[in-house]
Amino acid sequence: MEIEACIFDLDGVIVDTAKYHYLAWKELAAGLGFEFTRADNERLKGVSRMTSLNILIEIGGITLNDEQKEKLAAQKNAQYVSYIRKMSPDEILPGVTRFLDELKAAGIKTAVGSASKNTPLILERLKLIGYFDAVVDGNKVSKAKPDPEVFLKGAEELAVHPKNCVVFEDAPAGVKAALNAGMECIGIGLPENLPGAKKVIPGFDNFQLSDLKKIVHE
Ligand code: B16
Ligand code: MG
Repeated sequence: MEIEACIFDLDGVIVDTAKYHYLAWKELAAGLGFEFTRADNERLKGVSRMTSLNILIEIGGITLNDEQKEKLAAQKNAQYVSYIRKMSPDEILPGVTRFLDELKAAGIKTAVGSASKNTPLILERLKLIGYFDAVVDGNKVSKAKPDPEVFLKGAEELAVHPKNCVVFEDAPAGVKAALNAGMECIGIGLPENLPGAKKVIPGFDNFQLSDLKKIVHE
């Protein structure tokens, strides 16, 4: 396999927005009268906003109609946006910018493949707009991870065959989406949480293109 492109998930790979998602969901749950824990929050990583809300109300033992759900999802998003509006480039996770620069210098294309509809705002706050050859996010796809649509669209926009793409993902649904797209997947986080990934690394600190090539070709 020749590495021609790397596709990065956003939340949990480029930046730790999970803490802001958690705060906003926790506040919503408190308003509904139940507690939402950090462990519960793990179930929301990489899944869409509405699926997240469905998981949350299942935890709270609440039933809502579609209109009520739309209202609560909008309420949570407004709160989440109020947090991410304050983000700055120093929140980019360690080693990410250096690794992106290394890929660029080696002629490897880069893309973002995220479920988040807030991707444009986050990239703007991180001053990463224009850093990627393609950005595919929750505004552009209709099928959520583990469906491969987000990554296949990324490969298409980059004009690279899926088998020559490597995906970096922090969520089980995202790892499955990458595999469903026929791509190699490197997990970010803990190996026990990301079965199916070719290798799981803690992050990009000290991670070089030569390390990636070794993993992919071993
Ligand atoms: P939004 P990723 C995902 O982003 C998050 O991991 C997930 O927790 C969130 O529910 C989803 O985006 C939708 O986000 O509400 O901003 O549209 O990991 O795919 O970059
Ligand atoms: Mg993620």
